Amino acid sequence: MSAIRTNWTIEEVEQLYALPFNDLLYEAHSLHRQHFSHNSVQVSTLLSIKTGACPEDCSYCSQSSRNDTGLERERLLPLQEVIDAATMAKNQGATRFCMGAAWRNPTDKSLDHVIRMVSAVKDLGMETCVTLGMLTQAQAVRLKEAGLDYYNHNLDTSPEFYGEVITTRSYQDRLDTLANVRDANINVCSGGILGMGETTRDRARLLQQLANLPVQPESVPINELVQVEGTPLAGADKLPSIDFVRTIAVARILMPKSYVRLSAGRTEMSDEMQALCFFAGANSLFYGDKLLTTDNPEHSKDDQLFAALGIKPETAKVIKSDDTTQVLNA
Ligand code: SAM
Ligand code: DTB
Ligand code: SF4
Repeated sequence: MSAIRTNWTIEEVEQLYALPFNDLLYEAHSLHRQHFSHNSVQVSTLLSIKTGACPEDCSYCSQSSRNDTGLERERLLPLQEVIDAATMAKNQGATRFCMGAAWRNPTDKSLDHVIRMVSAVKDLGMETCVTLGMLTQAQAVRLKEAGLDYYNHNLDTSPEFYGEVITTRSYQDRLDTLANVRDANINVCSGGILGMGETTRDRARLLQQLANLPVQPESVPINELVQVEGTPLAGADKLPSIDFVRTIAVARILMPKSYVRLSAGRTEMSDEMQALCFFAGANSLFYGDKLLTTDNPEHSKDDQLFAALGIKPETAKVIKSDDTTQVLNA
């Protein structure tokens, strides 16, 4: 089995992206079958634990205070509401519960509250993930001690296009946070958004950055921009679905052992497009009718899709190596 490469050149990534579609999907799917169970997807549920009034200026986001999106702001949720939502998610079949906060970064005091949430969700027997903005090394260590499994922090796009989308924090800030998370021994969840007006090269550069991190992220969310009225990116040209599937396939080839998450934007995707994404190597998604502030397909719709495709939600983390299949957290 080939080793994981973290030295991809932009030319190599662009060449993969430009392959004839059938060749690209064949290569991606072959790698997918080597490393993962073929017909299962990992299922996470999201909850916004602190909504709106964010000081950052991310031009895609409903929650930035710079964007007049009519979103009602909410304070940090009480612990019991989080436990209730996680319990419901678990009963509906999610194995990971992801909590997101509209912060530039958490204060140490707000982190105390989040840590209680993480411990309570762990006690339910679920994996935990949080996305709270920038994190210091000391904060990452505190989250690890609380038992946090994953930290989500996206690079969002290429270093070159990034300044067109966000100006209040730099690309390097994001890389620093990812390094703090990795050093604290927390699994890294990092990906980006497609359909913001970026070029093919930008998409290739985003994947190159993720694949060439010293250790590749365990989880790579690929979001399609959810266009929110009142944000600068509302009205952006929609990305052709074939380009979206190509990006998933290239992510699978560059990061063969990472979970690739078909993330935001699924309400706008046909069943056929999602099926192609699964074939191309997507093996994780958000389950539940809401993402953070925007809609996601209803449970029943996803259940129908899974049944039609013969896909089973993963009940435990499965890692395939040369000749053994290890089941973790069974
Ligand atoms: N505030 C924290 C941060 O930005 O790091 C955590 C929450 S933020 C909403 C998490 C990620 O969601 C963003 O980095 C972005 O990639 C994604 N996201 C936000 N709004 C989106 C949208 N309208 N469409 C697609 N993805 C979006
Ligand atoms: C990620 O990459 N996508 C999720 C999760 N990480 C936190 C968030 C998607 C947000 C979509 C817009 C919203 O619902 O506000
Ligand atoms: Fe704030 Fe995160 Fe939205 Fe950016 S993506 S405005 S940091 S909530």
